[in-house]
Amino acid sequence: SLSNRELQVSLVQGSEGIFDLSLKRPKAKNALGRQLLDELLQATHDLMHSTEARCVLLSSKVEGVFCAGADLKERAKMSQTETAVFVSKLRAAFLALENLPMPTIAVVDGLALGGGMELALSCDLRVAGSQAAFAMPETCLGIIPGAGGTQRLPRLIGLPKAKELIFTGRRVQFEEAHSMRLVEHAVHPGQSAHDHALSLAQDIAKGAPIAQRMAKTAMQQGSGVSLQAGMQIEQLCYAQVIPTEDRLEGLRAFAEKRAPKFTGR
Ligand code: CO8
Repeated sequence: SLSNRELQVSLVQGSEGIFDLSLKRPKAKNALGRQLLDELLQATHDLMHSTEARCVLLSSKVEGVFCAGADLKERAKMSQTETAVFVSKLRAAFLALENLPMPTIAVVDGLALGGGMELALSCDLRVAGSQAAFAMPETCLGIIPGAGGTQRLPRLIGLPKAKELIFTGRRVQFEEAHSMRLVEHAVHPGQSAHDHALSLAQDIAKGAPIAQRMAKTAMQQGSGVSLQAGMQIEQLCYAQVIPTEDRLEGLRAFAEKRAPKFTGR
């Protein structure tokens, strides 16, 4: 039933296609167990094919925590084979999230640990509240970040800082997270990170959807290749926006000195 769900998926009321995926597993501090992971995979699969979704928020309904990482209790009971299946699902879910065609924003106002931090890193943007704290404690547990952490963290904050965080597993509180550019926005204490992220999502949702998707694709696919290869990817993505109705609408709106009304065609 709906009330047993660990991931609440909702279309934000009155918004232009803003979806909120909210982790709600209070008993385990939103740890990623099999059920939550399956629900996350399902939600990303549904969004992958959605033409309605303009922007996606990934948030938490549990006070003080974004996500405590992989479910260590479930994992303790798993055989090696089951662990391998679990870990490959975790990677698939985070990859699916990263590869969603529309912009995504993690709203972090609590602990984001291990896989929970990797989950936040799989979104395009991160908005942090004053309770946000990040850590990758994997090496303290005898493992390594295995769902993108060793790759996405250095790309985001630079190699030396990423090494420090991964070797020590220490917690980074929200001000420091902001200063090391682990999060793009940090709201003032007392302000709602969720409200802030929602207004950012609303700004994004006013844009031209195909253009945003193509810009995301160009940046994602271009970030790991040479400049020359990246320029070619950009050119291919640009070609996709030329025949769109929204491009013509952008030009008309400029000529008529009004705000454009994009339809996603
Ligand atoms: N897994 C399962 N249960 C958890 C987890 C978790 N990660 N985190 C918390 N819980 C449970 C607790 O066991 C507790 O359950 P119970 O009430 O039944 O005892 C309940 O949530 C509440 O937790 P606490 O009582 O501990 O609450 P506190 O507020 O005192 O502390 C913390 C909250 C700080 C989150 C603390 O619980 C903690 O440190 N948890 C572990 C966090 C952690 O180490 N996470 C990293 C896990 S490693 C990881 O994510 C690797 C991913 C890479 C995958 C790929 C590998 C190859």
